[in-house]
Amino acid sequence: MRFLLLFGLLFFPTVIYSAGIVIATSNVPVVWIQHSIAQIVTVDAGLTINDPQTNLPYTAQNFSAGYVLFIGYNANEDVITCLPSAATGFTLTQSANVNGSGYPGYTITAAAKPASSWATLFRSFRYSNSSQQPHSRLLQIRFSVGEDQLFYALDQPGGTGHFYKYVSLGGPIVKTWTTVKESASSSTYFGLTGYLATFTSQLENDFVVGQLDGNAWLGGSDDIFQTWTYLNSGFSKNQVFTTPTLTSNSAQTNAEGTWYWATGPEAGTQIWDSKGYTDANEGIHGTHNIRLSNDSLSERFTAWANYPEPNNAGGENFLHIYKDNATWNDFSNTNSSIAGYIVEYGGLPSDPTVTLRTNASIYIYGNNTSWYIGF
Ligand SMILES: [Ca+2]
Ligand SMILES: [Ca+2]
Ligand SMILES: [Ca+2]
Repeated sequence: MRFLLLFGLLFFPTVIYSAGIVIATSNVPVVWIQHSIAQIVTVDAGLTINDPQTNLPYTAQNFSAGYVLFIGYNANEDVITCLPSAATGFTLTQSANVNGSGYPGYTITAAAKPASSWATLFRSFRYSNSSQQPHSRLLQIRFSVGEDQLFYALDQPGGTGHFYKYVSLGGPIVKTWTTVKESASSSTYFGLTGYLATFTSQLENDFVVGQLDGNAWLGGSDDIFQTWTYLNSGFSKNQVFTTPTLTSNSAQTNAEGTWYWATGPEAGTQIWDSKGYTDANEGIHGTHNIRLSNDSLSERFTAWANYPEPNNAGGENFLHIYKDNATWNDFSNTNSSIAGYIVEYGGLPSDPTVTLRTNASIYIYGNNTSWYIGF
């Protein structure tokens, strides 16, 4: 008995530790002053990739992708390179629009490498300026690590900072919304728990759509089983699940047309009420004042396809997005034209701290020095 107790204590820890990650600069902005065009500075010799709970280098998982992007870049004069010795085993590809961020820089791939190798690579980046008359400005260089190129941090100003992955089913096939909801929520990304994506702005809505190969499920629903806990119309779990005629969809009539996010941090947020639908263009791509089920009005983002979607044609209670124009439509759970689903990571209260990007700053003081007077 004592042996069993000891065995249990040794091999079955009661606390599941999920390591977070923070990539951080050394917080020493580099100053580049025009002495000579031969001047070269190291961007960030003190960059770290640590577990924030221990403040030691992160070792729980390797990285196979990353990027270095430039904010405030001047293509006519900025020269940003890494040391070849630090780049062994990495493939760096220059791009004018890294991961759809709108910024130039390098996308980087590698066989899975530990955080220490990525930190060495990032610390080796150098900056110089090829112009006789450099432009004074703040140049930021963003370093980010990740798992593979299907993951994208929403990097633009106003972005969520979340991660998104499109999962292709090789379709179009029948793969029910309720099935992929479970698949998404059992997926993790560096300790972040996934969920069927929730799009709450035009920026977020349009971000991943270029990766799709067809219709993709999103985390919205007006299905009674998904929304009963959210409705204010007298439903309760017991009432719904003891309704003998539920299989004939009678309870659905009470939920029909009242759409909620049913996943992620927004689970329980109402996004639409077809009963209050009076304007044919009301729900198309934008934030709109909708009448909620408690009769209040509130601004919510929706991107429904042309009126009259969502039309519940033949009984449609689950949200998907079209690849071609990033608009939404309702489908039945067993629609046969689903090509995949979008998983989002980030924003759940249970998530560990995961910061996979950081900005290093270079202040460039060139010939037009009036820029920094009073700086
Ligand atoms: Ca979201
Ligand atoms: Ca419906
Ligand atoms: Ca429809």
